[in-house]
Amino acid sequence: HPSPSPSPDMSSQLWQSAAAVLDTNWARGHMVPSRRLYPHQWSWDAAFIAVGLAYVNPQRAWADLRNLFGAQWPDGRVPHIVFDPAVAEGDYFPGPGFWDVPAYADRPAHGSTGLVQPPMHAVAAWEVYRRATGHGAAAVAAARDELGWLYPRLCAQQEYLTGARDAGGRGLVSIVHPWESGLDNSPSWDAAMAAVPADLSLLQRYARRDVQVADITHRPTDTDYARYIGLVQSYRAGGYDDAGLAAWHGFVVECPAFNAIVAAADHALARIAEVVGADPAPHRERARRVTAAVVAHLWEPASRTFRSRDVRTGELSGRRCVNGLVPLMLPGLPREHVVAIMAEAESERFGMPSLSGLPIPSYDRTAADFDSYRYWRGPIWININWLLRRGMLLHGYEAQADELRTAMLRLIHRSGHYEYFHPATGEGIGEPAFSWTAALALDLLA
Ligand code: 9YW
Repeated sequence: HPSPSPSPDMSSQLWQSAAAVLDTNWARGHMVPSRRLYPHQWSWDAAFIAVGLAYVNPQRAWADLRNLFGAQWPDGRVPHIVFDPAVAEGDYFPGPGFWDVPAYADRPAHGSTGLVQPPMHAVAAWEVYRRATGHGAAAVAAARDELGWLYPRLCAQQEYLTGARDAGGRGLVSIVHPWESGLDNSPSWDAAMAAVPADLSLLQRYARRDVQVADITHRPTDTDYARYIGLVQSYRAGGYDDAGLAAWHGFVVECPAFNAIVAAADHALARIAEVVGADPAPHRERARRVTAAVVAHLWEPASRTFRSRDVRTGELSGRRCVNGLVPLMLPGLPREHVVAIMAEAESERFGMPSLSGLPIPSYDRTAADFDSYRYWRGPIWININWLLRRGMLLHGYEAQADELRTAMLRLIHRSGHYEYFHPATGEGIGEPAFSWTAALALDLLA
């Protein structure tokens, strides 16, 4: 299904609707992913959102990142949700009362969660800085100041992740909860999650809020949620401390996408270091080390894809998920891995737009349990396709990158700025005015 590039009319309609979504979702000094389902600020959302705000409202891009990093913990972790004190506890579960994180003098009292998300922020900050020239000399000067403010905070974030979170001791970051991956119910976690107790009585005590505003068949199951809550209780009971994680916590996993983003962050930090007068060399060196560890430990030669690894059992996941393609975004990825990932992206399993007419889905289309509606178990997500397109551009696959860009723009134009999309029909699923879909549409159009 080769489709023509978006027409000027289509592009200008899409630009306006995307900018309108970002206006609607701006709330009291930060952006929400969507008004109803996600009424607080989310970490990696803020990064993707900044990439789009760079074109229409760079001040808000910086303000959003400042709001997020204002909630950074003394140990360097950047929380996966920063709670808005003006939102009622009952409007999101699990809310601030459930997380009960330690209070620190320099952190907003309304708090945050104790989990993290993929550290996309250095890449985003670099992108916002790069676009500042389009907004005049004052904007460039402001962007330089913002980079100066963010740089030590971004460094602390990287040091936390590559230090305390190297639970496997192999130079890779571990996640302690599927929410940390940003790919909540991906089949990539199924094997590791099967060993986590699912206490369904927790759902009687704590009612799910998400299923009051969204269709339960499009969301993680109750069993998933019981495990999600149990894992938070475990990490919380340990004081959100990371020492000896693999010995006492039920979910400790190395994700190829998360780790690729960690390495990409150091590549971006090397550039930022040059602007703020710091030494870029340690960033390049750490990016090289993390890339080498991803290749050495997460590559699955038989399927020629990257897989997540359960640190507790040492096992690689048996599932082919889109997180296994994301290391394509790494500049230092060996050529043979690049070629293999592109072959996989073009296979019937992931089906580049030339096969399906649509962007790449979140899971192997040919898997028996591929589910077209259920969140990260089949549907198409724009942020992941945006990352894959960057990888294609980086490694010289211009035609495929262009095909993916066109497919994303046509899909969003046809269906709207949805949270995710049906992988066969392109129907919009989940929240209809979703911030990162709109923000990344702006970047794809620019
Ligand atoms: C949740 C906000 C977040 C995203 C994640 C996505 C979802 C939160 O929404 O998780 O409540 O389940 O999986 O990637 O950051 O948009």
